[in-house]
Amino acid sequence: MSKQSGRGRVVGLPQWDRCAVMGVVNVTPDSFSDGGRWFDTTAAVKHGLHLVAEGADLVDVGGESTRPGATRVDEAEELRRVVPVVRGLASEGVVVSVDTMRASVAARALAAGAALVNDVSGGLADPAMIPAVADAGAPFVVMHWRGFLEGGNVRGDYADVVAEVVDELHARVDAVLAGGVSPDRIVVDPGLGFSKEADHDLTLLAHLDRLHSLGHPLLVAASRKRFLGRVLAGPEGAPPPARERDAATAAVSALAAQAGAWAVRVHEVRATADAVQVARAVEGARDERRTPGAGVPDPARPATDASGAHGRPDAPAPSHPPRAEGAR
Ligand code: PMM
Repeated sequence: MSKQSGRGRVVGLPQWDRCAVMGVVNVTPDSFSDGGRWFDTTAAVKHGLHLVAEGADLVDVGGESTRPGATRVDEAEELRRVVPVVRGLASEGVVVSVDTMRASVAARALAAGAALVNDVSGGLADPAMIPAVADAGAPFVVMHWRGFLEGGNVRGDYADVVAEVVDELHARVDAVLAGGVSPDRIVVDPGLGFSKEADHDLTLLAHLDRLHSLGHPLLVAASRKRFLGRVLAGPEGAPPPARERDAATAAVSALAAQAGAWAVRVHEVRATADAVQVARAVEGARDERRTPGAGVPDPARPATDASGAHGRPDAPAPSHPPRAEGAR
């Protein structure tokens, strides 16, 4: 992983030798899957540290719910929620990303020690965002976004969801590059569930290779989303509540890791940490067949496959803690 050279100084996109696990801390009263649980600073920092202990490589801190129909929080409130949590986690050595659509929040979070900016609007919601990220030299997650969802899950019409998401992300990446963000600091994200129905999300997951064609590391954020509820319920059934979708989330994490994602963003870390570890081991076994004698993959060793954002040979060992024998 790349390191921050001092508080608030960002140096490059963090990299691991396998798909990274991004744990989520929503400092909100109303996020759809965990709203209200970590609303106070101390509880939020504690939860972030717990996610790291469970195997998160980085922690995404957000202060505004993006669920359909959510009303926006004002800037002062978002700052109040996010900045102390970012500072608390960064001061403990955690790699923190800030989930915000506001340039001011991004800038204050970066100054408080955040290592990257995750903007679900891909720089569209706040015209000051791209210049702020470029000025800070920060890595930037550019998500596919078609606008605020005040009236529900709007603007979800697609003739070819994969082609349209790729084209629209391509345009956002061009805008971000034109705004001065360095190409090696851009991460792309298909924005599962944002102006998309369950079938759209599944089709995008089936074609992650097409998103790789954008030439940037890929973040997949499927955790607890509606499409998983739909899959688990079947055509007629009632979807299980968000917190009962973690096993399904881990399944998507394994698939995304196998497809070469840079990171997966999840609320419950442990199962996903295991899932990406298994995907990495299977990938290593594939390498072993290609290169006999290379041995069973040691997950602590850098990967041999340097294609895409997966398995970078120059990356350090993963940060997952060893699990106690017989822990479950
Ligand atoms: N989804 C949510 C929040 N932040 N960030 C990125 N990059 N991609 C996403 O799909 C995404 C995100 C909504 O989920 P939550 O509010 O339950 O965390």
